[in-house]
Amino acid sequence: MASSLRRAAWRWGGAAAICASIGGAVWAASATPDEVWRYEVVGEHPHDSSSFTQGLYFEEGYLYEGTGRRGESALRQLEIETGAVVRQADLQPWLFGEGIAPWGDRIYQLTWISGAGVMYDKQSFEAVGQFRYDTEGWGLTHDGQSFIMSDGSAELSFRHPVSFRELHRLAVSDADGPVSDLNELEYVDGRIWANIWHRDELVAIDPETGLVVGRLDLSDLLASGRPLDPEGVLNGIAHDPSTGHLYVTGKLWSRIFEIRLIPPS
Ligand SMILES: [Ca+2]
Repeated sequence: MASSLRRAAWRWGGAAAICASIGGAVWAASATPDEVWRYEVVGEHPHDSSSFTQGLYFEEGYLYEGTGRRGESALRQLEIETGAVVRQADLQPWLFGEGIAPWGDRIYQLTWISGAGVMYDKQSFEAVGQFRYDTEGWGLTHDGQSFIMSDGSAELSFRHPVSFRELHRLAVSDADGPVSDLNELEYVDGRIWANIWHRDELVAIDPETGLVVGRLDLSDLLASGRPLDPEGVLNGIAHDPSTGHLYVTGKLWSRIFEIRLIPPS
């Protein structure tokens, strides 16, 4: 489908499923056919365009978002259809919020360079403790066994789900070498999907080998309007296990896109 048609359909805000094309992206030269995923937009939902999205996950019908920038950082529970904030906890104004992920009755939120994150009670949104780490904090997800954390490097760290102690590190690479600036994360069906800072694509990482085994070009999602702020980049992946859909958004984006992944054929 021509990109002009896709853009028009999104402007109309319809829920129609729209096939996305691939190709023409920066990674095309290095992606092999068995790596290239496609997608279909199945929904488009409002997103607070002042939210500097740093973490996103789905749980029991709601999206949870962690936002950044000092003085603006928060943890929020969002109603998907309206974007309404159901609950919110603000970080201390000197902290820069980063990735979030749930574990048990807790929600963990990283901060960028303070070396400590905040633990919340999932029900009350009250801060109930801190956890520490010795790297920068970028993205966070879990695989049911461990937290998986990015720190801006080309490595991911696997961490104990309660103590947050580092268990091991995973070097991430593709055919061109190390893949750095790994950012927001989402563990889905045995793969770690990752945003890469300032790139309009997601990569899928094999959690055993660290190899990039899939790529998804999302540059068309911003075709109808990229935020003026140069930091308004793609950064937010949440997986709904009941539908298999991903919710994707970015820093300062006005929309959250619900997409269905189409595996390499
Ligand atoms: Ca996520």
